[in-house]
Amino acid sequence: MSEALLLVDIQNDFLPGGALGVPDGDAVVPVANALMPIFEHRVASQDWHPPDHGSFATQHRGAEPFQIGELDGREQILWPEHCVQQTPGAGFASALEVASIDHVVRKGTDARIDSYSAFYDNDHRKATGLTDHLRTRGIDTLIVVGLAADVCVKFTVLDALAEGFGVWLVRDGIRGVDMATGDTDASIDEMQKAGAELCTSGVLLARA
Ligand code: VGL
Ligand code: ZN
Repeated sequence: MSEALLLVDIQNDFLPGGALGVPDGDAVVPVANALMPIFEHRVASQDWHPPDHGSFATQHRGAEPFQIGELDGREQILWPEHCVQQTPGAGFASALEVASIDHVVRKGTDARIDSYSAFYDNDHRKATGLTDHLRTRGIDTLIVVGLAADVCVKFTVLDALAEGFGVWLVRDGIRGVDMATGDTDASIDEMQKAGAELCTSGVLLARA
C-alpha cells in the first residue's frame, strides 16, 4: 500500500487578490512544490463551476456574498463568483508545479449542487471517482495540503477518513478563509477528532 499527496483547490481564485481569496493562501504553493518530488502519486482537486453555479450569490436575487442562502432545498453559503470553468481564476496557481500532478479531479460542475469535498458532492449523491482512482493504485494514505482549510480541505479530509484512508494534514500547507475568527483552528480540531494526524512539511521532507 502507498501514499499520495493530495493538493486541494490550489487555484488562482483562492489566492490573495482572487475572487475568493484565502488570506496568505499563496503560502501553500511552495509547500506543495517542495512535497511533490517525494511522493510517487500526486493528485489535485480543482473547483470547476459553470458560470451559473447555484453557489454564487449572483444567482440569488438580492443576496450578498457570504450570506446563507438555499440551493436545491439545502442550506448553502453564497459565495462570490469563483473558479468558473475555463477562466484564469479556475486555473492552478501559476507558481504551482502543475507538470508534477498526475491526476486532476474536477468538482462543483453541477450548477444545482455544491461540492466542497474532492470525493463527493455536498449531498453525498455523486462520487467524483477519486476513491476509485486511489484504490486502484493501492493508495491507502493521503497527505493533504491546499485551500481552504475550513471549507474544501475539511470536507475532503472528513470524506477521506470515512472512506477508510489514513490522513496526514500538513499544517504549514493549508490556510483557511476564517469567515468567523477561529474557523480554521476549529476545522483542524474537527479533522483531528475524526482521525486525521497533524504534521509539517519539514518532518515529511526530513523523513524522505
Ligand atoms: C471552496 C468555497 C467555495 C474551497 C470552494 O475550495 O475551499 N470554498 N468553493
Ligand atoms: Zn466553489
